[in-house]
Amino acid sequence: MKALHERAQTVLNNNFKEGFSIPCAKLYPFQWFWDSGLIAIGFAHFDMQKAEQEIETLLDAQWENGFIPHIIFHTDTDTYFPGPDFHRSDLHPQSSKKYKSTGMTQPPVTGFVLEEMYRISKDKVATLKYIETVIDKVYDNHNYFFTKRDPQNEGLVYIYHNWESGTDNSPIWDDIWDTMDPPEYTFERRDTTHVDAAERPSKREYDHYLYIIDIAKEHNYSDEKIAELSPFLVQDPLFNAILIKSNQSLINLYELLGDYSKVEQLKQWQNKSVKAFNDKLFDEELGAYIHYDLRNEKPLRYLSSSSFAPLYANIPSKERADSMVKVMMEKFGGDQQYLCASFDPTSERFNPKKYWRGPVWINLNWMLFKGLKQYGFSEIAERVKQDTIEIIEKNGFYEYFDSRKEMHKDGTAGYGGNDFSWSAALLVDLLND
Ligand code: 2M8
Repeated sequence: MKALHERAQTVLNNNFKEGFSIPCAKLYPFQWFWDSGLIAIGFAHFDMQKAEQEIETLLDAQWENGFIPHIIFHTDTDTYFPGPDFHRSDLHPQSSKKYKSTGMTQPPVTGFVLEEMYRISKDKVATLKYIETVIDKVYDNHNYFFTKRDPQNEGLVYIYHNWESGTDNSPIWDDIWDTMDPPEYTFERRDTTHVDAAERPSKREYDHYLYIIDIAKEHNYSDEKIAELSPFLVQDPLFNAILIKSNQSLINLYELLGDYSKVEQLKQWQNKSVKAFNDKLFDEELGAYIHYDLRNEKPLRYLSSSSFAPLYANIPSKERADSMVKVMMEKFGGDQQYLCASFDPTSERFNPKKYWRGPVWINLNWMLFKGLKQYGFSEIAERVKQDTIEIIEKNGFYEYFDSRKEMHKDGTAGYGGNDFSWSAALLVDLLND
């Protein structure tokens, strides 16, 4: 059998289309924001040109206000729902005239991806030159977030849709669905023709997803109106941690470039955000970070892999990090579990087979590995790494994996799409670590 890293490279090369990658064939036929960034990290190890192109294509779809959409519809295909005709990005006056896209975004990984590309690069001078050509666009994206997505000027940005979180049907959103009563939509699901319906969100959940978009569309995707009216308005610890991590990367890269014109502003955002994050999103009783429902002004007190992601962005103090790791190992790290389930395995809402309701995801594992290592938890970091390699070796490059070890006996514990790009890309990075 071919070595794992060679197989990973094949997955990535096959999913690379004209200047961008699809997350996987059939299920996800377009370019997705955070997928693209994470994919570029994988390519950086063996094909820097593709890594650079991936980011350029993503940034080419940026709107005039700095916003970067979550899906860029490069091709006309009706194998995905909802497509461009439902999303109607053209309603926003500053949207891209070149590409059709969604009117929502995703975790802003681009800043830290550029820094990772620089770390990986064997030709630092050339990579830094490349970074110089794109970094201002990433800055504009951060400017968009800090000025348009923080209505109470707290230093924390909101997301207005579960699809913005990336953790699409996390049980945490159930609390928000309880506050809504959307109409029953008539539409044809496409995802369930490619993947077992038991592993995907329900029809009723999709009604909620579509309804939030309809409200945003009624107001031409105005940020102000969304902040005022969207039934989903959440401060998400994963999303904000990623923004903070990327923001620090921008500071580091501008300093490397010797361009200090934006550093002061970036540092101001950074200090304010880290403080607000620690003041507002840490739950002393749970011992980790949680989500906050800004629409209904209440904390959403659940543990998920997002609760530990702030380690990656260097947000917690050493003392808090100790408490987080203790909680993680007690609740998520039992002998019978692979690290790290996406939702609390001790909760009654946990489902180890269903999308973001419990399975292990490689992107979150990658962030946890880096974060744990940074704080000196070398053994646990190593376990996350070995668990990640093992589940891919046993099952293939799936989109997500059962967290229960007993399910991995016959290589059928990988779920969702197969030959999934970020699983391959981040494995390449882990194998090189
Ligand atoms: C999943 O989300 C899309 C919608 O954006 C879907 O379910 O159709 C999520 O896992 C998301 O985080 C990911 O970026 C996307 C593509 O891999 O798939």
